[in-house]
Amino acid sequence: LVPTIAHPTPEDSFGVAANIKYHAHFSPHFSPVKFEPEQAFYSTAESVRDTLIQRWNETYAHFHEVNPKQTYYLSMEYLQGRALTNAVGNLGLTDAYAAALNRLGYELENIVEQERDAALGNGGLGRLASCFLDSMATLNLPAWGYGLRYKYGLFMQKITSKGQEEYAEDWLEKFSPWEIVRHDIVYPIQFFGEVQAQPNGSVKWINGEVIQALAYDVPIPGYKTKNTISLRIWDARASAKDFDLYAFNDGHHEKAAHLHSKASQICTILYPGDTTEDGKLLRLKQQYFLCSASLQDIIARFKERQKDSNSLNWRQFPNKVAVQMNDTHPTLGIPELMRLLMDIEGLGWDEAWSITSSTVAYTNHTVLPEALEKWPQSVLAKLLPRHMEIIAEIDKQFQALLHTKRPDLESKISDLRVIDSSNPNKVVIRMAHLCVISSHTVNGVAELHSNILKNELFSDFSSLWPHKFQNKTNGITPRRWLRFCSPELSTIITKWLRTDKWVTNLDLLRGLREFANDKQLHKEWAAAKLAAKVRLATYILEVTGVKVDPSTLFDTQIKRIHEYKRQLLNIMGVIYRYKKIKEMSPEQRISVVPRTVMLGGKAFATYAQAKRIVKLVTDVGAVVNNDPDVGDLLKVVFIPNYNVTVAELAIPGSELSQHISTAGMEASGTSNMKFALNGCLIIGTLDGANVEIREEIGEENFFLFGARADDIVRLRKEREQGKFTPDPRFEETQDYILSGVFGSFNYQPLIDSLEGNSGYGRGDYFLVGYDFPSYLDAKAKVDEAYIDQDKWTKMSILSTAGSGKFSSDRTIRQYAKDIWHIEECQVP
Ligand code: DL6
Repeated sequence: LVPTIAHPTPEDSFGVAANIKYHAHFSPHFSPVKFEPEQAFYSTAESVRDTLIQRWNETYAHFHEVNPKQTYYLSMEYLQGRALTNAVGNLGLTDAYAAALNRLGYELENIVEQERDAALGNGGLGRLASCFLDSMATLNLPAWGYGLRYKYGLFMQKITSKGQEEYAEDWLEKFSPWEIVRHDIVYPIQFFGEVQAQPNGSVKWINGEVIQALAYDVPIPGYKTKNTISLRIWDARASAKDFDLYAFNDGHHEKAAHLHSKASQICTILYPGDTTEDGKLLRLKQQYFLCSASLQDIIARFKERQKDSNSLNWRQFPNKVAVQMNDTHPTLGIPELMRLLMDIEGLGWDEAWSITSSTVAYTNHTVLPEALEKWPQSVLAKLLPRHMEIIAEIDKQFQALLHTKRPDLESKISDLRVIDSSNPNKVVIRMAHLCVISSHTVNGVAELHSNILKNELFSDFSSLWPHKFQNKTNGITPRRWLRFCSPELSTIITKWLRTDKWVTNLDLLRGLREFANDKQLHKEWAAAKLAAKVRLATYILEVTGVKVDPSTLFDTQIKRIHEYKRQLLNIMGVIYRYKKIKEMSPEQRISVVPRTVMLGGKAFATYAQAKRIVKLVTDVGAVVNNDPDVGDLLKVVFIPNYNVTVAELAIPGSELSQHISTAGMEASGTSNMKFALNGCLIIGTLDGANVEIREEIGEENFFLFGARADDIVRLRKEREQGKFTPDPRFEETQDYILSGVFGSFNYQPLIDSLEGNSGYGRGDYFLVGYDFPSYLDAKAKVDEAYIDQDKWTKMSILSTAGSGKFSSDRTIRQYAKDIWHIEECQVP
């Protein structure tokens, strides 16, 4: 055992400063003469890391000793963002580090700016995983995350005259001070090859290529607890024995390092293009790499801990291990666990199946058909021949089960199977079906979404296994998303509630309701919001050159750019407003509520329609922001390179936020929760978690509009049948876009998507036209409410007060109790 040593990080500012200096000298990454902000950041982070390592070791040792049931969260995405503010905040060392840096001539808030965002994710699913880790640690739960160590994070977005351009985001360009490489945690991961039957009836998977998975641990500290858990991310390596020295010396340099180059592709980027077969192989390689390395690691730990109790009892596995699959990306964990149990550990099918299906659970995060993964059988069989056999057996047994148990579903078997062979030339594996069939629990991420899963998407499965289906409404960590990103508001909340316990018990926020009419609180609240708006305005000026006035209504939509999220509806509303302002006389303009409209988000590199929307927003901004008729009455800003750090500025600094997806299409949304928690009012549809947010904060504090989820199918049909009469304001706006006011870019394909020719079929699939008039009406109600600042501030306070339910602590407690069956395991 490693000998324990005294806590290396003293908790007073002298000691902390000395420790930072120690790292500047003795953990050298730069020339010794330099101690500029960048060096100060790395030394500070390494100093904080000392404390984290100590706590991480203690946590690991404690879990090892108690040997509780432990959850392993498998996710292809984690959107961690920056870690320094969060780490010192959770450790309760913010003041000590701020004072220490002061002694060294720096301000903590400037030093944190040096950190690159760890953007190992794409959107809500990845950020949810990161919020969950924070809650797992804070709640002292025995739980870990597993992911991949992508070399480049989600791309960096630049906005140029062409629209969005993508560049590799090199978060590891220097290094990440938070990760700890574990040179002893290495697993072989095999690809390709063939399956060979053995004389004793067992099978062997032989030949092919073998790449090594190497573990890196990122410590995740809980808030006000010693518990520090791990996000273990895997990197791919080939070893020295794979390097062909003879070939290299013969001048075949690339061939000599062939496997090294293959290995380096695996963790290069998240979601590489998958239109070609090579692209598909790479995606599947990534998914399998995550699953195989993590499961080998989980099994190794299970065995190690079982050994301590002197018996290796595989039936104990589901009592010690819970595996949560974050969407379908880790589905290959199912056949991999089966393979490890059968081919490596020697268990029979039935026992392996019983263990696997009592261990894995699946969270669905989308009902969009194109996001429900399907992989060609031929590709899967080529890359993972043994897994394809196992999947085929699961599919066969599922069909047999339907035959005997549910003959009424006989006619639907081909729709329900894992293997979709309806087109013999294009046989595909339905990953979601494999998940539902194999998991003990399937959950959606908001009530509405879970009901759609049960009653529509997976209705036959839920009639077969009603007990499997649950709802777990998403949540967000109150530490990052209020306590640290909104210091002014946090101070006020603590003062009025006379406790800071709300940081771990968010329901306490409802205590603010008592003071919702208090003039003094209004004054303090408005001042806090203004301070956050000024910070956001400064940032916008810096990154876009547009000067926005913090006394205007700050109206924000930040999220991935997607047609269903309807940034197009937003910008069309803005365009209509602009046109109307232009038509007004100067006297009439006096009554306009001045607005600063901000949009931000990344469009997937190959998603042309989303990129056109980005282009339209920036083109509209270029015209509106320079129109002297308009001045500060309307500004339109596209905030570039939206990421966690940008969100931490934009959310506290906003007063209105837009969550305006076509009803039934947004599984939950989590930025809606972040905005509401920060006292920002929501204009939105009855979709995803909006439904529950509105219930919690009160319908009078929510600007609702648009069609309901139940109406969508009928409305689409009517639209297709030409039974829809567009509102004249909608047509006027479309014509205005096409008139060329916003430049010469060809917006016809965007307008076509509203008229009949979109990739989604005929008619306005996302019902922008249908919802446009009620959207404008809701925006008018926003103006009305904003004019009465007292009313607005009260609504803002009530919005925060009603956000308690949306803590990820609540969500994680529910997962722990209802799905994982794990209990707290606090480090003494
Ligand atoms: O559950 C987290 C998050 C939800 O809040 C969003 O509503 C949902 O769109 C997102 N889903 C995904 C998966 N892929 N797609 N599309 O990111 O999950």
